[in-house]
Amino acid sequence: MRIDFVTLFPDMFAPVMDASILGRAQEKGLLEWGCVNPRDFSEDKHRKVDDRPFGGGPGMVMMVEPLEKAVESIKKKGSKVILLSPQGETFTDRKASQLAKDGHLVLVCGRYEGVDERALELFDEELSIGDYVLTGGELPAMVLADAVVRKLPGVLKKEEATESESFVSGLLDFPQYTRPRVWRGQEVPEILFSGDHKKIAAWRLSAAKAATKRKRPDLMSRA
Ligand code: 4HQ
Repeated sequence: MRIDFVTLFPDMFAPVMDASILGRAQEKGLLEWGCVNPRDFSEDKHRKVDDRPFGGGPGMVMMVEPLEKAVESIKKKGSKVILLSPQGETFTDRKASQLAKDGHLVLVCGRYEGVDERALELFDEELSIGDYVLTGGELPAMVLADAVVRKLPGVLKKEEATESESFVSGLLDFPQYTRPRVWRGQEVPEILFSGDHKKIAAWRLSAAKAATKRKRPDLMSRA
């Protein structure tokens, strides 16, 4: 998969995209990524990419022309162009699995008060990572990239990929324990030392259900 970020802040990406599992995905040839800066496509001598909102009010709006040129410079047939914005449909793990089937994602990161409404026709989808307001779309774009890339076949090692994982099953993760066996008087559930893998699996499923009911009752109705 290739992921291109359209961003006024390209320096934000390498520390996240080149680290850890995403870095390893590139070494394995499973991921390529790059950035395109709309400022490089501004016609203006001051490389302006934003302007004051018609109708007045505070803040600035991203101009449609530099954005359009930046997107067109990297778009190929089969590319999926996505705007990150609080107005979008909520991004979910299911959506991540769907996007992992695409060969090329173009993730457009807004700044300021957002993009000129007429730019919306440039995008195949508008996605939000949640109901809170950030200073720009860069972190949401990297959140989406991380969730999508870990779905690509071969990216996770066997021990990193669990089928029982939260949201795939529709339940939260079951509780996990490691050493020490006793911490501040709290013992690890005895069954986990039983060696009976059938019993352990059954215990984990019921513990996952109990945790989901208690912490995320909203998920329970769907599971
Ligand atoms: N922003 N999910 C405002 C977000 C956001 C979110 C991105 C801040 C766009 C203009 N994006 N800019 N939440 O808060 O995706």
